[in-house]
Amino acid sequence: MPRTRIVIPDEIDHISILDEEGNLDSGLEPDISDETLLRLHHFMLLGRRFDERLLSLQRQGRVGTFAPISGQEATQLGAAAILRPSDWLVPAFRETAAELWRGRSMESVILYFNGYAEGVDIPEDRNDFPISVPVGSQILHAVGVAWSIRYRGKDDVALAFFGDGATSQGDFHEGLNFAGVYEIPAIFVCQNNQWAISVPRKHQTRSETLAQKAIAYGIKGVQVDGNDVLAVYAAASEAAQRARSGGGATFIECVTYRMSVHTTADDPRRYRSDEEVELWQKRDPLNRFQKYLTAKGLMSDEKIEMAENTVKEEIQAAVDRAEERMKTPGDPLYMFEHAYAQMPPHLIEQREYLARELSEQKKG
Ligand SMILES: Cc1ncc(C[n+]2csc(CCOP(=O)(O)OP(=O)(O)O)c2C)c(N)n1
Ligand SMILES: [Mg+2]
Repeated sequence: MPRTRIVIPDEIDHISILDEEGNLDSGLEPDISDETLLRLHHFMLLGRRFDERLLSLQRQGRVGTFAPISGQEATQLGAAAILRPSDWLVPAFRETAAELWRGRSMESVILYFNGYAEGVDIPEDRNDFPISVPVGSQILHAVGVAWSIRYRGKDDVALAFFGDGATSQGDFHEGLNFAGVYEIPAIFVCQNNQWAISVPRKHQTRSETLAQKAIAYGIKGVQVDGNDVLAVYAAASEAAQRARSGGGATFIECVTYRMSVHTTADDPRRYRSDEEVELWQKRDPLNRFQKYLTAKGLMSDEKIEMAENTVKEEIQAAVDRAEERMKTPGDPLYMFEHAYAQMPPHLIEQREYLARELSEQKKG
């Protein structure tokens, strides 16, 4: 028998709509209302400034360790913006901007990073998961949620965020495989920020793109300029449409950059060059979007200044509220709440044990 060839897809789309100068490819411009564009801008700016404020608070010992998001605002908001309230967001640990978009308060973020269990409270009507630090775990969580959506015959989607490093975890491969086989309404958004702590992207895989990994699992894969909020929005909208109409899952690789430290416990100068950081600063997603909005007549220098003042005030008010709350300690027993609809026996036992310990401590 002669050798034959099996034809498999060997191309991956790359989407870029706004270039580094904010110039638009008008043929690809997604249909987004002015109101949503301005809301996107508000949250990109808020995400950036809140991040900077948290870093400053951490350096003063007023916030514990956290993972900054600067540089990744377009990826997070372009994707989160396509979600409906009934959809599910499954964040990793670097998605503060997306969480704020969904309605999480800055106060809750500050409380969480100060060890207050109430900082992970999610109201009943918001379908979001709390932060999950184990790398790649979010993929499996979203797959489970998406499977349940399909099982119940709903047209919601589950969207997971994770990093380039997570694509080396078994969880990623198991999750995408399941998503392919069962055609579930999941959207996998990989924030390829070029680094997994000190491990560069080239040490994660020999593949030219991360997006192409979707091909092996029989799902749609696409690579986008992750610093271009319009491109991310367009790719995520397409993915949501596919998922809602029964077309299955999508893997979106967003090419972006972590402009800040990995976490506040990290010093990136030890493993990456200033030149690299400067190169990516030129691709800043916020500047680029502001140029686009200005060209569109929706922003101006004065409006940007007003927006800066508004977010500054919002952030200050949230810091004040959180610090007022933290004048009294959190209740350790609170950590048992909200994890399960019905608390399992082993947790009931642990809760009782801790309650006894605490009351004995009080007695002195
Ligand atoms: C399973 C697991 N292994 C190791 C860690 C420690 N750790 C935290 S973040 C991180 C790197 C993650 O890189 P990436 O997936 O690219 O996400 P990024 O931090 O760049 O957003 C590692 C190894 C962890 N949290 N979970
Ligand atoms: Mg990374």
